[in-house]
Amino acid sequence: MTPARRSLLKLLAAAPVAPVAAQIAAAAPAAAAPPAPSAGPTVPGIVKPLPPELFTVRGTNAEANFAALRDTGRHTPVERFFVRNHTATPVLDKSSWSLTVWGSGLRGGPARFTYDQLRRLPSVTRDVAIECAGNGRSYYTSQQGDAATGTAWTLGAIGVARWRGVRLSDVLRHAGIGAHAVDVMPSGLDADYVTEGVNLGRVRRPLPVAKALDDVILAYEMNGEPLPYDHGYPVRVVVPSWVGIASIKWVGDIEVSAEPLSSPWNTDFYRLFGPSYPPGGSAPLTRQTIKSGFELAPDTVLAAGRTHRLTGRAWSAHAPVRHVEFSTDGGIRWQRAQLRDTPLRNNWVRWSAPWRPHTTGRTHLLARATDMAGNTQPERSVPNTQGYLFDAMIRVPVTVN
Ligand SMILES: Nc1nc2c(c(=O)[nH]1)N[C@H]1C(S)=C(S)[C@@H](COP(=O)(O)O)O[C@H]1N2
Ligand SMILES: [Mo]
Repeated sequence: MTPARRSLLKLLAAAPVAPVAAQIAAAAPAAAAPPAPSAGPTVPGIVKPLPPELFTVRGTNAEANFAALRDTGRHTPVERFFVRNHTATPVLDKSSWSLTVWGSGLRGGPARFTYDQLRRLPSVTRDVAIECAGNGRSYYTSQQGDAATGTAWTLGAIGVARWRGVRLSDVLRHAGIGAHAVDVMPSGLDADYVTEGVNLGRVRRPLPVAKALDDVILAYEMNGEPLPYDHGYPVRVVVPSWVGIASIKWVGDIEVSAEPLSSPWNTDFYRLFGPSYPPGGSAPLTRQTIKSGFELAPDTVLAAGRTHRLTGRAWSAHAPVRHVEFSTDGGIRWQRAQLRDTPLRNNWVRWSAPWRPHTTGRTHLLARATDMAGNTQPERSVPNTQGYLFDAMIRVPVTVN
């Protein structure tokens, strides 16, 4: 048991509020949750079907096939949204679920919210991208020859959904957050994460109070439907612009602390380590970075003398996208792509570019996004041992014949 868990149990034992048993909801059929369709292969730990044309299974995770997003709109349908699970999706029941807010940063004792109580608070709806810190990690190795530990994602560890829920700030105020609070740490109700024989406890990561009170939401809907099991049913945290790990799924309790909090997810993981960083690593990661990609499988064969409509997406966690350039000759000449969406914060833009190749043979397509804060994708991403925040231009090999 982690110290946090131990002190939670002590707190709850002292105060006649939430029985812990009610939070650690056992697997139970949840009638109101979306039914799981039966077609397609599955992976242990993920509830929804993962058809191979839409997903690549990587350990306990499922990567969305980025090229297959070509025929989706700005919102990623649940059937195509990537899943990143440290262990396995817990199938929870909203009627026995509750959220406990506790800790030294409250003015009084712990507060408990049932699902229905949360639903009665004012709701907000936000279009927000969730992107794993390691999205694009495999390109450190394939494009730059840099080793990187962790899931070998290509570009499909991102999705954009319309989330509906309550403001975390409203919940924290109802719970009596004090002016002395500094950190807020949500924990998931999925199983403890055990790696290399060490139990790291519940998946959890602290947020500074300023971010927690700013734009974070506790979401109970995704694209107009109850949150699917794999994406955090019944309630998850959504932290706009930050690395995916901040958006804790299946949230069961939130510690509000008068002292800085830590967990392995801000000390050992989700920091930048390596020769370009200080010996103890960078500060814990907050924002994601800038990326763009073609919705085209590598090694696609295209006919010469015909006009092809190249499409892709571009996004930045710093600011809305300003423009996207593309090259069809390996990065020598560049042209502007046409943006198909209004650039928005925390969202991507779809773009398209006509290409009529004349020369046959193999070439590389590249795209390069620039955002409204002036960030542009570099040619090379500064490596870090765990392969986070890949931001360089990605080269897509194609053959013209
Ligand atoms: N409880 C819990 N929350 C979690 C995780 C997890 O394993 N358990 N994975 C995190 C990581 S690393 C990412 S990238 C996102 C992925 O969200 P998704 O599976 O809904 O796409 O959830 C985050 N929240
Ligand atoms: Mo992640």
